[in-house]
Amino acid sequence: MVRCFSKKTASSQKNQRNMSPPVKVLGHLTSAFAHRVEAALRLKGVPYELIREDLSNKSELLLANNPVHKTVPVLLHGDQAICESLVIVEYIDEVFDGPPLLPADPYDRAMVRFWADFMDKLFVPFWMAHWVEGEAQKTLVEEVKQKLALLEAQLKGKRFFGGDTIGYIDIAACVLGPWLSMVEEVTGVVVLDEDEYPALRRWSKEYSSYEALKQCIPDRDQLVAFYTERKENYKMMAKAWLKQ
Ligand SMILES: N[C@@H](CCC(=O)N[C@@H](CS)C(=O)NCC(=O)O)C(=O)O
Repeated sequence: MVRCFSKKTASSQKNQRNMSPPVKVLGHLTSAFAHRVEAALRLKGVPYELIREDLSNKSELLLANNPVHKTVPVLLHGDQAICESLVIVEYIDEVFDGPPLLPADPYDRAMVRFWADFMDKLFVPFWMAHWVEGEAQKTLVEEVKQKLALLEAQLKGKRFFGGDTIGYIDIAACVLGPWLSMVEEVTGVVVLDEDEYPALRRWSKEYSSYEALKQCIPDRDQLVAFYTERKENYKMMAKAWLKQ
């Protein structure tokens, strides 16, 4: 269950957690949200155990530790549970040593949070734009493309959103990485067109082959097989999502 911290200084909390209780991640083979958490832990060099959930038959561990949303990822740090991928990434950044994922300057932090939130809100519409069909798809693709153009502008002249290395916005944007060419192959739909978004396309390749993340990049063939098998279900889910 989730516990509140007692009053301690930030640095004593940090030191205490570095002699840290075990770290576990409740995730799923296909979850880009769960990948965010693994990516943050890998970049920080924090060892962790990955527990893969069956989302059609959720475990007691998941339900007890994320009773509000019942979704993955959940980070278990000793007996403390943290939910929601971007909240977890910030927690990891604050608690563990290693390269910072967010900048130190308050204004820069605010900007990075703004764009990570922008990406978070684009995540589902971007994904669904590949699965919906007909007129609805045209409208959704148009909306998503306008937002992608804003992201493309953010990346101009930079290797990653975070500069030379992967940071918080890059992690937030991971669905545009390893999941991109897979969803294009399975659905036959291309939203992030190479000619329109050259910087994002280049970013996608670089993110997907980033050395420090190799161990947590999902296997493309496994993803293709998973989504191909459930293609009709995903189309139905996209239709239902549009009606919400
Ligand atoms: N906003 C959440 C989204 C998490 C999410 O949607 N997870 C999916 C897997 S990709 C899930 O657990 N779905 C199961 C369900 O909704 O029942 C986050 O950032 O962690």
